[in-house]
Amino acid sequence: MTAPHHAGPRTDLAALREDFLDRLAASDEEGAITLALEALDGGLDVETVLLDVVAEAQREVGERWAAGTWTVVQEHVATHISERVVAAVARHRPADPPSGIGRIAVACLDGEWHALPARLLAEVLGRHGWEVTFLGSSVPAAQLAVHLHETGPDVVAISSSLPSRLPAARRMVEACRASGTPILAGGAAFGPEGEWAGAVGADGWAPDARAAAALLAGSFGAEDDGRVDDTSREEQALLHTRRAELVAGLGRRLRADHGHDPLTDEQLADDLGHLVDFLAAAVYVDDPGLLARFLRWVGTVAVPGGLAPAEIRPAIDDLADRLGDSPRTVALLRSDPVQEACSGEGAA
Ligand code: B12
Repeated sequence: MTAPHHAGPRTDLAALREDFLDRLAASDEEGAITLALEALDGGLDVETVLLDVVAEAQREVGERWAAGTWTVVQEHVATHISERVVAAVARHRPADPPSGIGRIAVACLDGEWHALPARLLAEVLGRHGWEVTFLGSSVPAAQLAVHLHETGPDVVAISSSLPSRLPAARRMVEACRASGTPILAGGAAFGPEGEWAGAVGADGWAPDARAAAALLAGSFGAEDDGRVDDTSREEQALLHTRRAELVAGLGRRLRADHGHDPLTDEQLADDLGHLVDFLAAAVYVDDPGLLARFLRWVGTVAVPGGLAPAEIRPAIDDLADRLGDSPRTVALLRSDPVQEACSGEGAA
């Protein structure tokens, strides 16, 4: 059902979000921008529009994609419009000049294409007096190191939405350490409570842009190094090296009776690649909960031809068979949280 169109500026947040989502669903870029600018003119502040309307709408876009009610194309269109809205809001209400609180570089992890969360963070911090340099999506660690060396910001903010990128986070942290720049981590990759931010060596974590601004307003500096040990590093590296072989072997075993459909096989290979990446990240931070969360997510997401819920346990068993020379990895695959997630049990 389409929400009725309300004339005039909207300040009721729930209704505003619903209207905004309707504009995204209708590929109505102008309508979405108008709605956001009218909300500003009607009295909402920029932070509210960015975080409580645009970000919330994007989360719902993700839910619709995961539930299979929206296609990838619909998600792409919606995200493009949201990005245009962020730019229009920033133009309509430019931030005050930096207050001298400090300079911050905002970068997505290597291999991380979710740039909008980092963009929102950058916009919000700019409104808290920070001089912000937005480095965009998938920044290679070595390039980040060069940038930090050349520009010397006070803080670097690293953003990621995918826990499978955590080993890349570690490389990024090491690159930052060389310049002594304190590292703030954020985005869903670091766990619901930021539990994996410390493991990769970040100096701090915040759940959202508002909390990030509050944290940075206090004393924020470099802490001790992370706590990933050698076994975790070695077993994660081995999984990385064996990724292609594991994906191919798992795919053959799971679909032995299914003949050959190149289209759906491609989707399966994609999902199995994610499975190996999430396993590697879980081994890296030594937390079965990371893999368990991913498995529960796989159990709910509707991607045609992808890893089916009934295939999760055979895939985990198969991985444990193939990875006998990696004791920590096998222990993690056999752990209670992972086994419960295979049965569809445990908190989502
Ligand atoms: C748009 C989108 C994409 C776009 C991104 C384009 C872009 N320009 O950003 C594209 C198409 C590239 C994409 C690709 C993929 N995506 Co996607 N994507 C999304 C979606 C729908 C919205 C992202 C977004 O804008 N979120 C809104 C913001 C505001 O999120 P946020 O995390 O709350 O941000 C706040 C905080 O995290 C914090 N923050 C963010 N960064 C930082 C940094 C610091 C330092 C601090 C302190 C705070 C902080 O501040 C932000 C503002 O308050 C999400 C859904 C979702 N729930 O986010 C899925 C989602 C993240 N994607 C998902 C997936 C699976 C993928 C793919 C793997 C799909 C595939 N099979 O190819 C790929 C991976 C690509 C890659 N390697 O990066 C899943 C991840 C699930 C999981 N198990 O981890 C999600 C959750 C969808 C879902 N519901 O299942 N995606």
